[in-house]
Amino acid sequence: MDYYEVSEARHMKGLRLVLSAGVPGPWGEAAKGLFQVRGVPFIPVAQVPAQANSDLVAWTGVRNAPVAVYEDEAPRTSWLDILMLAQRLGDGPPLLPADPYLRALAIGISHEICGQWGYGWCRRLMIFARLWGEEACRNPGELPPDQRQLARQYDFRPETLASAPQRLRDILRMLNDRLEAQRQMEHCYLVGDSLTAADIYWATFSAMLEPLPHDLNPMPDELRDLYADQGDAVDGIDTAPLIEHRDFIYRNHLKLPLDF
Ligand SMILES: N[C@@H](CCC(=O)N[C@@H](CS)C(=O)NCC(=O)O)C(=O)O
Repeated sequence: MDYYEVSEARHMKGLRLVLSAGVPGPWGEAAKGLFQVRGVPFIPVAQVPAQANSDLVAWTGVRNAPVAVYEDEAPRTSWLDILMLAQRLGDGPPLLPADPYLRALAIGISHEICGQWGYGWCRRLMIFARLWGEEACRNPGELPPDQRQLARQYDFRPETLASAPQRLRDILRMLNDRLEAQRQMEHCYLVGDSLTAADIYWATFSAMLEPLPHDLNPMPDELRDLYADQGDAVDGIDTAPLIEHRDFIYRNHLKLPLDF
């Protein structure tokens, strides 16, 4: 993907989408998927993962990605605000059901995937633990400054780390139960009988369970290993239906191969 620098993009018009350049970050891949499904073109803007990104902070107030900046409106940094923007713009299929009960369900499931204490949040803690080692897990305050900043931002503490695998298993079981219940009603999606944002979030976040093969997701090998390594966290969970659902959504609704 050809990215613009923040210094160029902040003076442009239209939708600017700040993404972690060179990395298929699940929140960023999801944001791209939402806008693509709605048929909304965006200008990709580079964020440098794990760095201070001071030019981005000066523009949007945050150092991480994704950030969606539409015209002269305030920057949107949370997954839900980005979803609501994608739903407002464009004319592709709706990302949320019209029925308010189903809409609440789709947003609730999406939160379990991308919100605080959601699937992605728990997986990230586990990935940091593997990357930084046992001493960091016991004492994150002793990490070097750059990593300490990430640890603080993403709530990496012995207590959160200890709870993450169980929380993650609960969420995966809920998704499996949901797919099974839907299958019994002959529905192919997580909510109702058509695509919602929840399906897009699961397809993109499932990279942290099992990344798509290299020809579809040419991510760096080191990162692939980190994303794929679950330790024993998913032992006893039937992941096949979750991966089948990922493939179904990518095949029918999202762009392949990934371009980041
Ligand atoms: N603010 C987003 C989440 C953003 C987020 O977690 N971004 C991570 C994705 S792993 C990121 O940018 N990581 C790289 C970094 O912090 O530099 C939301 O609430 O939906």
